[in-house]
Amino acid sequence: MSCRVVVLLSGRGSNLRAIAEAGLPVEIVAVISNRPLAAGLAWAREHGLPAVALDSAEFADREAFDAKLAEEIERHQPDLVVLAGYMRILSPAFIGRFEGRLLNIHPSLLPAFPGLKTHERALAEGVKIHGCTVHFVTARLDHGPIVIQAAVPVRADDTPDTLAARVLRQEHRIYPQAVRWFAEGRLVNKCGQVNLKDDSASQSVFPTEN
Ligand code: NHR
Ligand code: GAR
Repeated sequence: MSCRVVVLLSGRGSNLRAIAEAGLPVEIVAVISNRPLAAGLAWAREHGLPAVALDSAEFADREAFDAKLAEEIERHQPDLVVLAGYMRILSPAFIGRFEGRLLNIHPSLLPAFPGLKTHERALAEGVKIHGCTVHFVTARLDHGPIVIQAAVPVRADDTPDTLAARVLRQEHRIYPQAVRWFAEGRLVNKCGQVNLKDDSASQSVFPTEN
């Protein structure tokens, strides 16, 4: 039986697309957006994936929205919930229901630059290497156990947009890889660190293009 995946997003949906098109042993059973006009939601609809809009603007507070979100997710009985450009902090009650089967991709080499505007901040700090991280989500924002990371060089003439584009290409490599490992039951979470079962594969990726 293949791994049932629910994808949460807020925007463009390029990571959804990368996961959907990677030939993974998974079934995307729902795509849910907190923004009804998200391009990623339209893409899901056009490609026959069950697409659900849950407008966060219509809820009184974070707890009320997250309760409805959790209910909607559970209807689809997922083995895994994937945050793919999902832009709302999730409440501790929500995390409690899904911890251990909740992955996020974050556009920095964590623990550097948690939070938002990561590419601007990387450039402002003058770092020479930047990248992205797939991690299990915990109640502590952008601090959950790391599954895989990819690094990219920072160039002297980079703008936040050029750097973001270079990082995004790596996101599209490592997120499908992480989902595949999860689906194969290969991710072993021990004392806050994730190891890969039955393999000598590296959990870090260096750019083969830039
Ligand atoms: N929730 C928990 N509890 N833990 C994490 O690690 C989470 C999470 C929810 C989302 C993704 C994350 C990222 O990769 C993520 C990780 C949104 C914000 C944020 O500040 C921060 C981090 C992430 C996503 N959002 C604002 C908020 O008040 C809203 C910003 C907006 O709407 O533009 O929710 O970076
Ligand atoms: C990606 O770069 C992802 O890492 C980032 O938003 C982009 C979504 O792109 N996520 C966050 O910043 C989470 N706060 P996409 O919609 O094309 O996948």
